[in-house]
Amino acid sequence: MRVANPREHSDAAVKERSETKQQEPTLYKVVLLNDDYTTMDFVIQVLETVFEKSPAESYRIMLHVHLNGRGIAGVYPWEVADTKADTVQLLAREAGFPLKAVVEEA
Ligand code: TYC
Repeated sequence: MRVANPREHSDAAVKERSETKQQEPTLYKVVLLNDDYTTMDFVIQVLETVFEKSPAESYRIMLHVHLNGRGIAGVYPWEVADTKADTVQLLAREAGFPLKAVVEEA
């Protein structure tokens, strides 16, 4: 059988895999907090646009936050999580809602 990518099968490649432990990146949760003033529609819109969730998943997460006080919008590397939390705050302030997102280690 012809090997498409010889690097994957060379001694060097095998050695790299066995000796170099893959470092997992630390992940962070973006947690949405419930409040009494932000509309359900706005939270769903944020989940769809900022967190790229489907309409059904966005509705599910929004309802979870509404009923439980908080809920995970997504899990990302630090820079991504921090930027998404900032974007939530920016969109909420622009729209006049007190919606809050916090970042926590996953
Ligand atoms: N509790 C809000 C309402 O009844 C809806 C809401 C859901 C607000 C989730 C914030 O993160 C939130 N309009």
